[in-house]
Amino acid sequence: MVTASISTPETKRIEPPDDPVDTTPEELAPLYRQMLAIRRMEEAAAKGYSQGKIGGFLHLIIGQEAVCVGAIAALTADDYVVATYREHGHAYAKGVSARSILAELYGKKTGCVKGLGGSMHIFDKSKNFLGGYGIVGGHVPIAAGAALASKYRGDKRVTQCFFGEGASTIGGFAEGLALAALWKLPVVLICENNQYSMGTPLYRSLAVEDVSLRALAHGMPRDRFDGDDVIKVKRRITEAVERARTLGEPTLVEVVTYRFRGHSMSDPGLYRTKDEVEEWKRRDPLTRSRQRLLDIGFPEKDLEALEADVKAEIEDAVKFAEDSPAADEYLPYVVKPAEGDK
Ligand SMILES: Cc1ncc(C[n+]2csc(CCOP(=O)(O)OP(=O)(O)O)c2C)c(N)n1
Repeated sequence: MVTASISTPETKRIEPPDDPVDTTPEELAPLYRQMLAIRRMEEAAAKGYSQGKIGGFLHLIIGQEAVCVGAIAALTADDYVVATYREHGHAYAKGVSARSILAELYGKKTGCVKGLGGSMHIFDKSKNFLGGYGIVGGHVPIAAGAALASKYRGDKRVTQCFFGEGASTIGGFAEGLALAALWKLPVVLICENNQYSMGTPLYRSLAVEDVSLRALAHGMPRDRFDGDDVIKVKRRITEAVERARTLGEPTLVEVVTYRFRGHSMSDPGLYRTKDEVEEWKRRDPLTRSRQRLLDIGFPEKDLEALEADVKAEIEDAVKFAEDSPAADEYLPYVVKPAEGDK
């Protein structure tokens, strides 16, 4: 008999973080830079949103940066990434520029989707970043489809698909998982378990807390670990990526993480205590990586130069977004009605 295991507020404990994984300044510094750029980009987006310059929904990944940065560091430029509506960081890590992402959020013509997609629909074919989807779990079969195409072509590309633990209760996830296992698709399914689906804590949405166990029903390899050490994320996801590339086999990976902000900009976060949020902030992946860099001999003045460089990059991207022309009224591929047509 399998016993369901679930942490309730009474039994939940926030464990101290594991010891950091061995690394070098050469490996860690560029990953810290990416995480910092994502955080500064999203802080700029939050500001633009509160000023009314960005419309629609805005879901921030602040607190979870080590997951997308570490995972995507395990890929090549040819590999594919498919993500949810909380995807600005994934797009940036896959090579989409801050200019292109922020201009998209601002609804400008220079955005990666010409300003017509917005925050939830970042997409850039030239970077093999295949979205940005607003339908929870609906993108998992799409990722399986991208991986099926790679298998059919024999091109050795790997697809990573990101989703939240809330998506693991949705039909699309079950179908994507089943097809990936049945057809042995080169896909890595990455559950970013940030412990809340909107305002619903996982103990109220999952019968078994460990999402990675779902892999067992399909004979699929699985992994589960904490997501605050970007190097650990990179190492563990690399194993899954290599399995996909060399054996053509999928893996279900669950990374336990925490979002510091609300679900979206309109969420005041009344479903959790300030103490809980503060406790998780003590494990902030950026603070940890910064300290680790200093500990392994990265000079402080180089760190400050890197941080100044990120600041300049994001300030430039905000200015670019603000100065760019507004999106066209029509989708570029929509044929406008001809004169005289009814
Ligand atoms: C099919 C579907 N149902 C409901 C929603 C509304 N919705 C948007 S985000 C969300 C929560 C998803 O939580 P999770 O998958 O854990 O991802 P997270 O937002 O925490 O990253 C819900 C229910 C939706 N977008 N699509």
